[in-house]
Amino acid sequence: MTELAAVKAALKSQAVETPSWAYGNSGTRFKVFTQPGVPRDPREKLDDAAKVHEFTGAAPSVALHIPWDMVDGSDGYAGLAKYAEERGLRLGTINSNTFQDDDYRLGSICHPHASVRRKAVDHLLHCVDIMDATGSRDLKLWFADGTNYPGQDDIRGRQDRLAEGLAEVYARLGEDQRMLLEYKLFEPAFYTMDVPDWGTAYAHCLKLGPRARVVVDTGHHAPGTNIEFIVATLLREGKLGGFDFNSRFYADDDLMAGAADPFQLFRIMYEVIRGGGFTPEVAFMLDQCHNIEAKIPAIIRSVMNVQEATAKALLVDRAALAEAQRSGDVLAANAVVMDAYNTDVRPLLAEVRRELGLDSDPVAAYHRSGWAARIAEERVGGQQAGWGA
Ligand code: PSV
Ligand code: MN
Repeated sequence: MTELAAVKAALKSQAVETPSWAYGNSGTRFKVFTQPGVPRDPREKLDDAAKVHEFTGAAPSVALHIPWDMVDGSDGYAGLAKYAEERGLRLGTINSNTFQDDDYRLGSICHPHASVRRKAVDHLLHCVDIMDATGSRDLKLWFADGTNYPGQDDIRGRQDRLAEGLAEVYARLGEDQRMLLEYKLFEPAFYTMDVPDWGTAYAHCLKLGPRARVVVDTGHHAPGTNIEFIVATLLREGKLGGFDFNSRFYADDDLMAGAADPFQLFRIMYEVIRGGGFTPEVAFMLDQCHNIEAKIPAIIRSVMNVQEATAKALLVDRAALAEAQRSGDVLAANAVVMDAYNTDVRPLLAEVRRELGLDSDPVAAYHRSGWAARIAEERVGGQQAGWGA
């Protein structure tokens, strides 16, 4: 295979999972702006996700959030999985929610009271039951747990409770299932978060075993953090489970991936490829909210931004880079990386799409499809999906 053919083959194999909640309404603490045509239930979210996959060819799975995507009825989650399959999709990562009940004011799995911890762990076990029904591989755990004031609770004791709860859930995982532990520097807690950083997540995952991995949400670090270093380290340790891609200017802004700092996304994808992480072992997911922009084209754009960063990372001349590094030629090494980053990969991606039988411009194809007008007309009445549903 020529080098270009290998790059194209890699791009054709790329899959980016989209989050069900990105299709619903979202906002800030100040206002949630609704939009016409927003899905009212998980099936309508999947209908929209199918459009993203139809035009990009690169978004075959959808992450669910429980209970936002709760379904009942006799065929329940297996029925939802079948609905997805009929639309060329797969249900992906199951995201738990232990942060929206009044009981969780002082935390969930780290709460000082055993009864609240029990409730939280039971929810996580229920999420594994759902994974059994949907065929999902990954359970993504993000905990809002933490404290606001020094002395509010025992920092060390909360870590012990966290370890205990995680161990119970880990023991429930099936052979082919994994647990992805997500960290976040701050918010909603402001003094301590119980899983604030990759080191804490890594320490818990290491103790739990091989099916526990760390997930890197690109918006969950202090400004200036070198995320690609974290990626390189986790891959080296065999502990990188996946990404929640999004972009940020200030904190956990959840803007479109590649919008704020495409260079950072490129640097991350370079370390992924360099570290052997460009495989299904690493889950490439989006975790975004489209508060003011049209949601479906924003998700299409985000997938394309990830593809562009990946294409540039694949174009890094690794042999030339290694040679420049060996000879200590700082500027030449940097030039190899920058040459790849500064390549306009849009024609290459257009060609890849044409070879896959897709339109070379997914956003334009989506706009031409009339889907936005159709859902605005059809989805009238009922309750639009949002953070609570
Ligand atoms: C909250 O910060 C958050 O964005 C986490 O990143 C989770 O992955 C996501 O919500 C879904 O719970
Ligand atoms: Mn996330």
